[in-house]
Amino acid sequence: MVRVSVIGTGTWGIALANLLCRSSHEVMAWSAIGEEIDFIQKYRKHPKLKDTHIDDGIKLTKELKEAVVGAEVIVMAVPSVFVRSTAKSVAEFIEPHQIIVDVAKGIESSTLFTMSEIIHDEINKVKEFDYGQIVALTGPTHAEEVSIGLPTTIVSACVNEKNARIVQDVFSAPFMRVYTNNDVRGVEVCGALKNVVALAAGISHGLGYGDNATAALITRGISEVSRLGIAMGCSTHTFYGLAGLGDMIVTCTSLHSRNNQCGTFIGQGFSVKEAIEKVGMVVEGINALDAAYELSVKYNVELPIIRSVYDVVKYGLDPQTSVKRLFNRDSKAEIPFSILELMHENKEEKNKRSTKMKRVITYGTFDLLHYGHINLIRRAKSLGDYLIVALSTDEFATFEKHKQCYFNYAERKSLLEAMRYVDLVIPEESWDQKLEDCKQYHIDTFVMGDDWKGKFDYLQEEGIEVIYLPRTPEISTTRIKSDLGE
Ligand code: C2G
Repeated sequence: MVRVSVIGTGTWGIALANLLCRSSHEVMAWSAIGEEIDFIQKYRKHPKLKDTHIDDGIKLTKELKEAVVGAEVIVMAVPSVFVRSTAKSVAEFIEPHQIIVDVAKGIESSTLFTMSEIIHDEINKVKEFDYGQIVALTGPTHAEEVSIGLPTTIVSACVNEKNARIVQDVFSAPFMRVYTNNDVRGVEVCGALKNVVALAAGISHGLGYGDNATAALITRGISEVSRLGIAMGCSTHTFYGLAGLGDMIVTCTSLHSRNNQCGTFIGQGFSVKEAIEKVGMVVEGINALDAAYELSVKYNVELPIIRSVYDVVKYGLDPQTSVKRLFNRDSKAEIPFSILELMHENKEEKNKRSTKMKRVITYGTFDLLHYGHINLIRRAKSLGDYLIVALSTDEFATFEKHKQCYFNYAERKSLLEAMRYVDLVIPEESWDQKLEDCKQYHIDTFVMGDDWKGKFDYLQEEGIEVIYLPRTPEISTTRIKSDLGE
């Protein structure tokens, strides 16, 4: 059971609060709009989720401090345009260990920040807060379907894989399957820009076009967004995953989609203002347009569909004309690479997969670093491509190993980092962190001196190769100390 606070009681915030409460988490929901809280308190219903009873287990509050202080996970479920102001209000109450889950989809046009970057920016104005504590939770997830328990998948994206997995566990439910991804920016760019493509799909529907046009917009739309994302340093895989293609399909085809609805009204001839009013809820695609345009200029990536929507919404271009313009563009190859480049790329991809980086880890105190340690580390590195050394902290060495180190952690760490065999040094703070470390760093091989033989065989059950290497017999830190002592 985890204490979760949901900030924002819109349809998505409420749908998630219900999911979390039914997974036996302790849930509190807050809204800046007192009337919303009063309505939910009185009727246990949300005006836009008629078929959903709001679980009686969900506590409600109008006090932001009460919602934030004491929570382990905080879900930011406000519209993208309120994320900055809400994060600013929340910042003073945020505690360092808390995980913030952003579920809003958008990009701030003035800064081109994603939602997680805005939250990090606001909190860091008042206190130190690790970006790895912020998780983007996004995917093909209509609130209307989640609120009635229909099968759904979603992505938990965080630069800190451990926190992505914590959120994965918290939100997993019989009908909710959560995948982790560490490409936070890619996931957030998808989430924001697919709403603009969904406006295009709506305009197409409003013009009376059929499924062929929708399929074209989805396919070419994801191609545009992934080209931009790659220029921004994101992973291609993200754009063809749930947060990208998955969300694009559901937003472009579903009648639940506000962006689709809004686009349809525009295609039918209503003004943008009238279309938004007829939808009656926040249309994130409209809010994302300026940022989408700015990004395409900043990264010099052509986004024809997104640009067409921009011209229709911002300059009142006739939708029919925008479609004609799209169709009359210069003819192009669907895949803008020559067959030779593609063959080379496929070969690269195959090579990369066949020679996947092999990661090795080992643990130790490594005090008064000597050639016995170096023999171990050199042989460990020879077993793979990347060696992580988990170095006992001073506290762990003193209180758990009862070893009084001559060099402190920072000194021992700098010695190890100076070795060409060592790629990364992480702290060893407990005997029990090995499995977690192996998962977080995708370890293939675990290595220890054979004085530990058999102690870590349990890791083999997790598919990790465990190797005990012969110690260098005649040398040890203890011996150095006693010899020097004499
Ligand atoms: N080692 C070695 N030959 C030596 C001395 C040490 O091969 N003459 C190896 C040890 O077997 C160990 C590594 O070097 O694999 C680090 O040794 P220590 O710093 O003594 O590590 P230890 O105190 O055993 O801590 O959770 C595991 C512990 O952190 C291991």
